[in-house]
Amino acid sequence: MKEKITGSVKELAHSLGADLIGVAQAKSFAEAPEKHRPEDLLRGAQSVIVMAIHLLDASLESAPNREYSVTYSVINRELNRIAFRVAKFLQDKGYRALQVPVSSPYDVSRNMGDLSHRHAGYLAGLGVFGKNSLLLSTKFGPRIRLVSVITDALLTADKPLDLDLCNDCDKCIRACPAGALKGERIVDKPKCDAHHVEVGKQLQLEDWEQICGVCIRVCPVGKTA
Ligand code: B12
Repeated sequence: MKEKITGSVKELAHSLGADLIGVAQAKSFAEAPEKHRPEDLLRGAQSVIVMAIHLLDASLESAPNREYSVTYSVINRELNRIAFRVAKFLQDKGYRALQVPVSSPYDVSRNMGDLSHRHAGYLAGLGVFGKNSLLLSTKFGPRIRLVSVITDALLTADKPLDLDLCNDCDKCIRACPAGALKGERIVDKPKCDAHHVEVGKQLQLEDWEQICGVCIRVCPVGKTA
């Protein structure tokens, strides 16, 4: 039963356009900050389904640019839609399920989403944290965007990967135009955020379209020719 519903969820997400799909146990988020754990958002949460779409590599080649900004916005809409369909599928089967926003809305004053998709992706075996603080998948590196669905359905969980994809590489740290990366696999959020506002002004983007993308562009993991 557990395997069957897990297989159906993964099949559905693939058919809707997700490139990577994994499942984490809700209880594996025990070290997440209070109010940012699956059961804080959905009573009785058992599983978190994490899905990713591979970005258009070419849109990143000269990032920051308007083309990557559009790819970013389109993928956000696609992922929100996929998450809704997966959650609705589970609801129709008698479970409770909640989609977490891909990006906005989030707590802008604290730069904090309701649930961290990167941590969720790590726990669901989709990838590992890189020095750019992003989730690096083995296949696409950081060139992915993520979304999560929390459910009270008990699904078969995947295992986190135990590997370092960065090793001695520090390309993202050297390339970051905001000087926001130091190598601890976290980002200086105010510095990164302020730079996004500058890029937005230069490219005449709306608030929700502001992107930089340099730490993704320079990452050699999963880079195509
Ligand atoms: C706010 C936000 C930003 C802010 C702050 C960034 C940040 N690193 O937090 C700003 C505007 C600066 C930003 C910039 C970017 N972002 Co952004 N951003 C988000 C958003 C909406 C929330 C992030 C968040 O909650 N951070 C707060 C927490 C997680 O971070 P923290 O305070 O460092 O957390 C600490 C503790 O709270 C604790 N913790 C928190 N949760 C958990 C859970 C567990 C289990 C554990 C153990 C610990 C733990 O661990 C941390 C270290 O101590 C997410 C979407 C989402 N809901 O996840 C996207 C997201 C992280 N962004 C993303 C991207 C791609 C970017 C950019 C590259 C811009 C772009 N679109 O091109 C840059 C790059 C920044 C970088 N190098 O990290 C992607 C990452 C994809 C990937 N491959 O990893 C996400 C996941 C969006 C998505 N849906 O795909 N972003």
